[in-house]
Amino acid sequence: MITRRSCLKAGALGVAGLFVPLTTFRSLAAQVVEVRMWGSHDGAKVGFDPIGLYVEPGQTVRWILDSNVHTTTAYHPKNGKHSLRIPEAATSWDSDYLVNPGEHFDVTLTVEGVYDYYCTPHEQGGMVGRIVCGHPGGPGTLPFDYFTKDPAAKEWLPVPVLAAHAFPKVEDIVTKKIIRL
Ligand SMILES: [Cu+2]
Repeated sequence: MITRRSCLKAGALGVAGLFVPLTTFRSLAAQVVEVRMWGSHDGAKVGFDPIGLYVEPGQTVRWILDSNVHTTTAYHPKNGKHSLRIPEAATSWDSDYLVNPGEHFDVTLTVEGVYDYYCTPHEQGGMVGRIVCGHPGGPGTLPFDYFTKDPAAKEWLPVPVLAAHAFPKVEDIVTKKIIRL
């Protein structure tokens, strides 16, 4: 004999069984990973923390202002003729200046590859970051001067020396998933 209670239970389990995998997928994809935009009081030290980050395609990176004034800006010709160091198929971004502590800027990465970005006022001082989304690839894996013999890229700016030295290695990001400043 099937009681009403066991019927309801079976129904509830059935529904749960249908929706659990979808919910799991959604919560993974919706996971937000935070990067702090940091600066010492005298402004002598600044940086993104973590400076190196691994994410899965579909994850969102949230840059949050801790102190000082910063931007998160993709290495892309659309951003002041900076050289392209994000995947060709990816969308460029520029947060513009974040000035109030707690302000944030979100980017959802869907195209696999390496994403290099900088802070507009502090790029020359080496304030840059690197994200690997899924399988590493694209111009972010190439040497910093890869474009110099390409006539179509003759107006692109070189990555400043301090910035070029600050990027964590792609292999280290893939291995460690997170590289703190
Ligand atoms: Cu900055």
